[in-house]
Amino acid sequence: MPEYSAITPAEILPGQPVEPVLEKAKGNCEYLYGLIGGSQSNPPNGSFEVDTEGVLDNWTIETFDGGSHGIETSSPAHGAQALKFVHPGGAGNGGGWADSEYIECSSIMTMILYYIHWATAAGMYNRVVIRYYTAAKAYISDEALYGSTSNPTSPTLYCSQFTPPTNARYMVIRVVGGHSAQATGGTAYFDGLQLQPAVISYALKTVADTTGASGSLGNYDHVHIAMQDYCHAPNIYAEDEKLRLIGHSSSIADTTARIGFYNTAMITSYDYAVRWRYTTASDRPFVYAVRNSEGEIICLWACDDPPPGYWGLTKKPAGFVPPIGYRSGIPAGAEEIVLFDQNRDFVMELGEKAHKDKTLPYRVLSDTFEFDSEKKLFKSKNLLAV
Ligand SMILES: [Ca+2]
Repeated sequence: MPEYSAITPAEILPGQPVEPVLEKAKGNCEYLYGLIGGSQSNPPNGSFEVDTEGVLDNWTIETFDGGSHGIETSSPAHGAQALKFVHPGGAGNGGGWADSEYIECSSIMTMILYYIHWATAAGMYNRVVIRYYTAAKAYISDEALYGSTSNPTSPTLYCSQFTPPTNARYMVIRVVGGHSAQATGGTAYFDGLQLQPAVISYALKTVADTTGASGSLGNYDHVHIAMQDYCHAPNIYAEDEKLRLIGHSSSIADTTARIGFYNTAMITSYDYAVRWRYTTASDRPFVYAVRNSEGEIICLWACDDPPPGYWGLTKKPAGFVPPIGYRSGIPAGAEEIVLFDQNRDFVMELGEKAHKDKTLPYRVLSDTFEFDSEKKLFKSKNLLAV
């Protein structure tokens, strides 16, 4: 198996034989070529940083009638060099275009191309095109990611998503500065081309919170519920239409998802529940429950991550706002319970049992578990019965 072999300083001293050094150099080139393969998954020299005596490496450049191209070094946007095309103006004239080397692609992999573009004259016709090829490098089709006669006149980052067509296994990125279809002259610039696979759903870590927040709300009372930052739109349950959705008054600037309920019924208490999915960094599950003066659980908030702003599981940080807040703080006579270090199985069990029994998680907690004040844990009432 070929491997890299360093050329030592002693081997290149004057008078040393040349042949062993050339052999090593040849072997190293072959080894490195094998590592990078015959083509790339990113545009080679995509930031136009490398040239051989003024000729850009890894790009094939053509010009329209009257057009010219060059390397911009006085005001590049990414690294020390950018690619530029000059359109002299006038019908039939143009700037030019540059084609990348072949880049591997797949019809089942959506990609994103990042590129920086600007022009001295907004009215030039500038383009960014993907040209698709088969595995045998037979041309299939073009897809324009960018094409404008209203271009930015200062460096602007673009981000275009595309999915190669059936049978596409290679692609070439083509940038066109000052297309001859437009008479407007000027200088068009391209810089900082980068490819990335698009984020797909299972590359994005999310949590479906099956326990969520639930509780019972007394007449003319209201509750505010905080969910998470990076929270998707929740599923909202209200037992009766007298339980109305309201906003909250805790913070205008906060981006944490929040929702509120107000019970307009004169006498009756009604149940509410909110469940949601959110993008997560995942920590230990967190449960927050409220008991009333009779010891009954009237409210539950459970989530795979701690509430926003709360990243310690052993003590409550200063300024921490509980995820559930009543109109007057905690209902009269109620005892606030903040539970730390509940295991994941306990939280999952609450959600699953509520789903199976077609009830709400707070009711499962209230009906089947009892809070052990010493251990700061809930334990099953059934165990006590045995
Ligand atoms: Ca550059």
